[in-house]
Amino acid sequence: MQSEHADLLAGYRARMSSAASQEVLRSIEREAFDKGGTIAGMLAKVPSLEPSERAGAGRAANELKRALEADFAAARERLAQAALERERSGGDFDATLPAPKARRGSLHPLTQVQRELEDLFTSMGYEVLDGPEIELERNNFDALNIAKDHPARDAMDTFWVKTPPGQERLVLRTHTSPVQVRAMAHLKPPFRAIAPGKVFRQETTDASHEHTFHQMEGLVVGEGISVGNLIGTMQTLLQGIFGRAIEVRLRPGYFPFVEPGFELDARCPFCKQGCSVCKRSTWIELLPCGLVHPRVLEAGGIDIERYSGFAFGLGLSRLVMMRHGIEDVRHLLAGDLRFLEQF
Ligand code: FA5
Repeated sequence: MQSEHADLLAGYRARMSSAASQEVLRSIEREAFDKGGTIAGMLAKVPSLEPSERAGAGRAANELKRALEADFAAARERLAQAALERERSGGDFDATLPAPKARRGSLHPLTQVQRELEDLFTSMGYEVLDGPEIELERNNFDALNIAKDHPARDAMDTFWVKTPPGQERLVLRTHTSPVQVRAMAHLKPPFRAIAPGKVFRQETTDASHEHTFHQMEGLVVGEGISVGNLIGTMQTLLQGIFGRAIEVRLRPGYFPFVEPGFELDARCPFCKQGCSVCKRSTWIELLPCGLVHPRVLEAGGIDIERYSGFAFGLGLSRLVMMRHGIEDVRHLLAGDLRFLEQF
């Protein structure tokens, strides 16, 4: 038994002295001390020995354990000292080698397109506004003429934030339109503003629907604002984004906070006959818009005898898809570097 322990100790000592790093040393140490390792194996055998041999075997195993612990501690210290020495004497550092290149990140494609649009709109005299992602139910729905029992609430089923009874209810905003309400409360007409941001819906996701996506709201209020101003602005917007004419169609659309309302669809860039992105229609819903409903203007304290306005709610995520040929909106916020590194 004793010579067996002496051999084991000698074997471990030889491996410790040739270990070139703390990592290697730690892996040898684990072999000795971990569950199922050398020492544990020896101690496990003790109960099955003859009663007269048990005490001696237990003692011997514990002695070996203590000897190994001391040797490993000394080996760790030796390696640490050697590393310190190397560092002091310049070690592996070669000042003549070029520095390793820092990895450069890039802006998210959503941020890139958002910034381009902000530049375009600020050049046309628009302000860029921000609004909270957790919004009062009142701003997200009621002030936009979407009453509690209005069917439009179903189309924007959302995530509710738990609030104590009696307090105003909060939602994760389902669209950027509540920023219209906030803008009217703070800005004096005439004004022009855009509000890009993240919105949330309780959606069954597919290639063109995400539960978290980006929109960009636009709101213009002034004297004599008409559908002609709205369409002209939408044309400038699309020309600015695509830098070329793209086929669009304007059709009537219903939103309780605009009257009249329109849906501006863009021709699907992914197919000719219909695909999963355009739901086999060859058109992608991109840019709903309309003249601001007088009730919304009034709720915002705006004199409807004097002022009118238009608003739009650009589907920013879908626009980014079209711009870069991304065939599934779910790539955008998945955080996969293999996707993001392409931009
Ligand atoms: C709205 O959200 C209205 N607030 C837009 C609006 C603003 C109308 C101002 C009139 C005046 P809608 O639910 O259609 O409308 O969404 C607007 C755009 O967001 C859609 O055209 C589409 O491009 C995009 N969108 C809607 N749902 C999703 C989704 N689940 N995933 C990705 N994009 C979506």
